[in-house]
Amino acid sequence: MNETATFYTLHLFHSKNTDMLNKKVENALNDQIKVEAESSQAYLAMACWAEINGYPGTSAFLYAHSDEERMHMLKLIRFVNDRGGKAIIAAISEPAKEFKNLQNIFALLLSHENNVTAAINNVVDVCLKEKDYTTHNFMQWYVSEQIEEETLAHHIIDQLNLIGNDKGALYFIDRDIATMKGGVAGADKGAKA
Ligand code: OFO
Repeated sequence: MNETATFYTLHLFHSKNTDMLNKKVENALNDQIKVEAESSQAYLAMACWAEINGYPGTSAFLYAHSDEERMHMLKLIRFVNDRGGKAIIAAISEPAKEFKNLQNIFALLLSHENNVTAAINNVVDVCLKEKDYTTHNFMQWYVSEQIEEETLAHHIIDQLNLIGNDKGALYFIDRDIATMKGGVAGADKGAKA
């Protein structure tokens, strides 16, 4: 084999992890890919509602949050494919389109994130049962991310509860929400994930 052929053979060998992903772990990761896609769509729908109902800050936050969730999905897709599995792009359910107010949006967002945390814990559980410590390690990033996202949602809900129906205060909170994690800084973080 000449030098170039040897290089390409070695490159191909190293470009993919040839250990096949455990099937149960692969299925759990594929379920999580769908969950992240659904999160992205759910927040996109909320962003649209906020945009046309006079909440530009919340809308910016939710558009960025939707982008972040897409990055979470892509990160899983690449991991599954790189580890010798096959990422599945599944059909997802249609998200809610109508919301009562900002309180309603963030209550739904928190409840959604609680469900995502349960789904991530399930993937971690499968990894431990199947003794797949590599995927277990990879999933720790998602575990930490959920702690951050739930804390932020609680924080926003607390602020909204404090102001109740005070329209002036709502204006300022909407402006603040734009600068919170899911806003510009969050979009940057998601893009680098
Ligand atoms: Fe994917 O981080 Fe929340 O849902």
